[in-house]
Amino acid sequence: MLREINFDGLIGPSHNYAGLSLGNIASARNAGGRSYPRAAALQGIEKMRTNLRLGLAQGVFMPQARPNHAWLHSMGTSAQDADALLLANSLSASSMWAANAATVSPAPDTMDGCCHLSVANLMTMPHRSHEWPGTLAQLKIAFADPSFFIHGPIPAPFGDEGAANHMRLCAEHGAPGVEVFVYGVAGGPFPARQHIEASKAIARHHGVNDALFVAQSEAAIAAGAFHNDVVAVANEHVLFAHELAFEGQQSFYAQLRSRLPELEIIEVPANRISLADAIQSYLFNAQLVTLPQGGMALILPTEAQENVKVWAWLQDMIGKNGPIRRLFPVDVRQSMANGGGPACLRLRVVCDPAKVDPRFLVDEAKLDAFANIVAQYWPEHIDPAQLNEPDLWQALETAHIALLKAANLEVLITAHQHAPQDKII
Ligand code: SUG
Repeated sequence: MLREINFDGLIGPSHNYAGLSLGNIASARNAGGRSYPRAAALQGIEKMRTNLRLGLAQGVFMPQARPNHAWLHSMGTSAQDADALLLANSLSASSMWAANAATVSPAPDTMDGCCHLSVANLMTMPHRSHEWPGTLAQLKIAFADPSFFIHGPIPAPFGDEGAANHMRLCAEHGAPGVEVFVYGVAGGPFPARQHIEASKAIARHHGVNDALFVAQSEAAIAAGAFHNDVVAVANEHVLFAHELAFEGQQSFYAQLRSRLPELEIIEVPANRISLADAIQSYLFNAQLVTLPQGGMALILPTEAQENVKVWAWLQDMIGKNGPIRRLFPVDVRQSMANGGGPACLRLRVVCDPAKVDPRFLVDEAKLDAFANIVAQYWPEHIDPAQLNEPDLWQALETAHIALLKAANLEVLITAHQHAPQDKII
């Protein structure tokens, strides 16, 4: 039976605020601040529990080894010798944002009937560009069953940021869908991270039967929507989007309607919620999910509840008895302060859960075990000035290995673990 599984990136022990993401307003605003990795990871675990308690299937990806010694070595340096910026780039916990791990085309959408996953190259941002080998190692284990097909990254110079720029619209999860690939052309002062050639290449690799390509609006990127999932989210036959999310929005809607007659669009007008409020509150970076008892819910950041205009609009929407019936605010403030909301933290995969390596699926007991490791090993806080301390690197390594052991995923230690510099190829 095909189900939607949300795989969350477990927030790694090096979570910090180095302000590395140009065009990501929260990351810039909090640059230099003190981070709280332990609280961050526990918030992420609580979000996974919220999903489980709603009766949804929940998966997890492991954090990656940081600093990334192999990457520093490939840059001709080491953690000891790297300058502060390169070191910060090697230390980011950014793989927590699993929406950027890969693009997923479920089996009903593809020509060969496999579920295809393409690991994202994330090449626009240096700190994210070295995530993909560690992500690929996990995808290959989690989805080793022959019903999946895993693809490597799209080559340079075509930036690809994964599912954050991809939406799937369908009558129900198990039915064939229209896959919408959203790319950027211009973003005012900010980079457009998703290149159309990367999107088209992925659609070809996956053999997507019904693919649609649409550009993000320049205004949205310039306002801080560095990924489409900051201004739009889709689930089954519902598209929830800001009025200024796309270029040629009306013709995009018309094309979608002609392919999916049951489509329902919930558009938020700019005169009710400005792009600035949408981005500050991360209203659209919600998980839009179908509840087992029927009806849809939004799992939103608490910031959306605190924004008076946003919450008022949401109350109006719920009152109209449309497809979205319930709201569940979750506290992921530590991730939010780096521009990552509830939807950024998860990768959706529609598949048969029995075909997934069970080490990547969680229940409450497994989350308890992970929470215990986090409570014991994750730093309580990290100040930017600490990033060059060998004691911190050692603590991060110990924490990472303890988690992989608890997850029975020691195999990942050899795949991308801390090795002395001279042993790295
Ligand atoms: O790529 N933040 C991430 C946030 C990713 C959000 N993901 C989705 N929208 N799906 C990014 O900008 C901040 C890191 C720093 O500044 O240290 C960061 O990488």
